[in-house]
Amino acid sequence: MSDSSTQVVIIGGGPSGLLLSQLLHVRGINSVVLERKTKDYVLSRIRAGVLERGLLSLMREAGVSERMESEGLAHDGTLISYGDQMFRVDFKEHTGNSVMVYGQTEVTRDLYEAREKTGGKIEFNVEDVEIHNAKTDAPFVTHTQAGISHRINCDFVAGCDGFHGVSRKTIPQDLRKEYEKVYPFGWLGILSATPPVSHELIYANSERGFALCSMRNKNLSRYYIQCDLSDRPENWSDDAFWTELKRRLPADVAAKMVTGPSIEKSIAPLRSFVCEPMRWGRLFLCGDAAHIVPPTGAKGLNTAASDVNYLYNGLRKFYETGDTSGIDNYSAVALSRVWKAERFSWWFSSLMHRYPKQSDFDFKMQVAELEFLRSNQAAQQAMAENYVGLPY
Ligand code: RFL
Ligand code: PHB
Repeated sequence: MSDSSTQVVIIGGGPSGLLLSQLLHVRGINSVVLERKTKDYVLSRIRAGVLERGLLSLMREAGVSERMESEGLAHDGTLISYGDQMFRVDFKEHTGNSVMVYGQTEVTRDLYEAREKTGGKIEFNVEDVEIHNAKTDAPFVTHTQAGISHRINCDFVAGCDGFHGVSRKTIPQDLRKEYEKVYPFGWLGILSATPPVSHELIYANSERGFALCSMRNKNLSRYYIQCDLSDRPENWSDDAFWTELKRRLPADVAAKMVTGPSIEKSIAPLRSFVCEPMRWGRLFLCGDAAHIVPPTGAKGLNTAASDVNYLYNGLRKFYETGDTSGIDNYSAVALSRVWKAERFSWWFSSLMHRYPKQSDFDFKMQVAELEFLRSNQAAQQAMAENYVGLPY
C-alpha cells in the first residue's frame, strides 16, 4: 500500500472537482483529484451549455476564463414559444446581467489544462474509492489504481463524484434524507455542425412535447426534444429527429432550420433530487453528488459551481485564519440556494412539457401561465433573475 498526504482529497474529476481543485491551488491549498474514468472519457460527455455569471467569476478567479471570454457567446435573453406564439424574456433589461453560452466540455478542458500547467495532481482510472474516518480530524481515502492500493491522508474530503459516486453513500443512511421526483419523460439530444436556427435559445412548449434549440458556437447546434423514457437513440434516425423538432417549433422558425448529420445523439432522463445534509464531519458533497435538477433552465452545472464557491471560501477561511464558520455553515448555505434552483427547474419543466396523463385543464393552465409570462413584466423579471442565477 502506498501512503501519501494532501490537504484536500477531491473525489471526481468532473467540473465541480476540477474547479474546486484549481481554486484551492490559486490560494496555495493542495489537493489530489481521484477520477474513475480517463480524461478523454470525461471530455467526451456532452452536457450543459449555459453558464451563469457566478460560474464566470469563479472561472476568472481560478485563472481559466481566457478562452471562455473570447469564444463564449453572451446571451442577453431567451425566446419562449407555445403554439405559434413566441416571446422574448430580456435578461439584461430585467437584471442587468446576461448568461454565457460555452459548453461544459470546454469548461472542463480549460480546467484540465490549467491543472496540468500548474502541476495539479489528478489520478485517473482509480477504483474502489473509500472514505474513512470522516467524523474525525484525520480522515483518509483509499483506492486502487492498476492493481496497486493507495492511501491518502488529508484534512478534508470533497465528494464531487456525481450522482452515482461513492461519497453521498458514505453518509450513514439514517443521517441523510433524500428528496426525489422522477419525471415521466426524457430528452433526446443531438449535436450537429450546423448554424443555430436562432442566435438566442428557444424553449418550446408544443402539443407534441417540449423542444429546445441551443448551441455551442456559431457552427455547432444542440437541439433537444422531449421523448418517452422507453425511447432509444438508435430508434431515431437523424431525419426523424429533424422532422419532429420542426413540428414542435413555430412555422417561421422551422422553415429556416438548417439540418445536417448528428455528431452525437443521446437520451437523458429527467430527475429532481436533493440529499440533506451536504456535510458529514470532514466530508463535503458538491454538485451532482448532492443534487440533480431537470435540465430545463440549465441549472445543473451552475448549481454545482455555487456549491464549489461556498466550499472553496469556507476552506480558504479555515486555512487562512483558522475560522471554521464557512465550513460549519456549508451545508445550510449551499442547500438554501440549491432548493431555489430546484424550484426554478421544476417550475420551468412543469410549464414546458407534455405529461402522459395531462388533462385539457392542465394544458389550459400551462397556456394561461405562458400568456401571463408573455404579458407581465414582474413575471418576466422573476424568470430572468432565476435564469441568470441568484446571487451567491
Ligand atoms: P459530474 O460531471 O457527474 O462529474 C463527476 C465525476 O466523478 C467521477 N466519479 C468518480 N470518481 C472516482 N471514484 C468514484 N467512485 C466516482 N464516481 C464518479 C465521474 O466519472 C465524473 O467524472 O458531476 P459534477 O462535477 O458535480 O458536475 C455536474 C454537472 O456535470 C451536471 O450538473 C450537468 O452536466 C447536468 N446536466 C446538464 N446540466 C445543465 O445545466 N444543462 C444540460 O444540458 C445538462 N445536460 C446533464 C446533462 C447531466 C447529464 N447526466 C448526469 C447524465 C446531460 C446528462 C446526460
Ligand atoms: C444545452 O445547450 O445543452 C442546454 C441549454 C439550456 C438548457 C439545457 C441544455 O436549459
